[in-house]
Amino acid sequence: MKKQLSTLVTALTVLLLICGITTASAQKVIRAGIGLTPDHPLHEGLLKFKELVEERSDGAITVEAYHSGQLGDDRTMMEGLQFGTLQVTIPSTAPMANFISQYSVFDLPFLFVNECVADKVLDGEVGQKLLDMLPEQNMVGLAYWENGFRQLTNNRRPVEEVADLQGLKVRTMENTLHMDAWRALGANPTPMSFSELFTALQQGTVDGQENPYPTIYLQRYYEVQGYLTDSRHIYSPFVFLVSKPFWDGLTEEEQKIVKDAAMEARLYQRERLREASKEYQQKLVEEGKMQYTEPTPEEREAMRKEVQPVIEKHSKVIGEDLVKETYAAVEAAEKECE
Ligand code: KDG
Repeated sequence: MKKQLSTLVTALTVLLLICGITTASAQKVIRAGIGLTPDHPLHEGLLKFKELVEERSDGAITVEAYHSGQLGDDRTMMEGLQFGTLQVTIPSTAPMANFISQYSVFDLPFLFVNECVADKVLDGEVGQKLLDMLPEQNMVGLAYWENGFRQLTNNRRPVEEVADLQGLKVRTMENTLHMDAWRALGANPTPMSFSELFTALQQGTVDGQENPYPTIYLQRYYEVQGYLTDSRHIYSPFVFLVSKPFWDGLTEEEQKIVKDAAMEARLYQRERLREASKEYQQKLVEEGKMQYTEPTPEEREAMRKEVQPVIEKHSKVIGEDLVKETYAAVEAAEKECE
């Protein structure tokens, strides 16, 4: 009797072990890396994505969220997607242009006048056309999230007009269009990864940088920068990227869960980003953390004029047809957004 019992227990233990392994192997893990900090709306959006995916897959897919560049800078994380060692990252379009040059189209200075126009163009045919280019780079793009309108800060002087930019050492993202634009305005651009930026400002390696209000506030750039200009010179989209090797390994149902979650979290993330942008712009101005200047419409127009040759030069790199299509989409969106 005893012998039968121990055989039964052994058989049961083995059975549970096999089930355990089977379940584990069936369970899929999404390691997701971003550069921004846990208090930034990008991370809030990623946690919303995590909640939706784990709930709708009944835990068959789990999401591990890594922030603050813990898994490397944008280039490293995108390479991780290509090799399949990382499953999700959400960079700005600017560093993506190093993989697919057409992505610079969304970084053309002054392309979008407000979020309404940006949403319509990014979520429309032009945005989809860019996403369709990603599989050739072993990545899949699911949705556009929002980094926001970029503002200039510096430690040298108030910047109200082009003349104030002369000789200013400005950190830019690693993107030749950004660098050419600041050069055309008379500044000296220094490309640098996001994680090195605060130290570079603190040590005076660069005089200034440009980022949206939430980043400026949450990264505490006001501690090392004296001047803030509401330049709105470029609107930065984020792109929700998935590793293609990982994506191809998902069932159709799992792909739908992941894509729907990225799309739903997009709306939440954009809303949170816009709330944060207003809140932090107000805080930066009211708390007097930096001397705030707002260029007049004439001064903004003067900046546009200075960067026009850069737009023409990079339109050739991006592709004239795609640029024309994008500006046509912007024009149509501006009418709808009126
Ligand atoms: O991971 C953060 C980056 O995607 C980066 O785009 C943030 O705007 C940014 C910058 O200036 O580097």
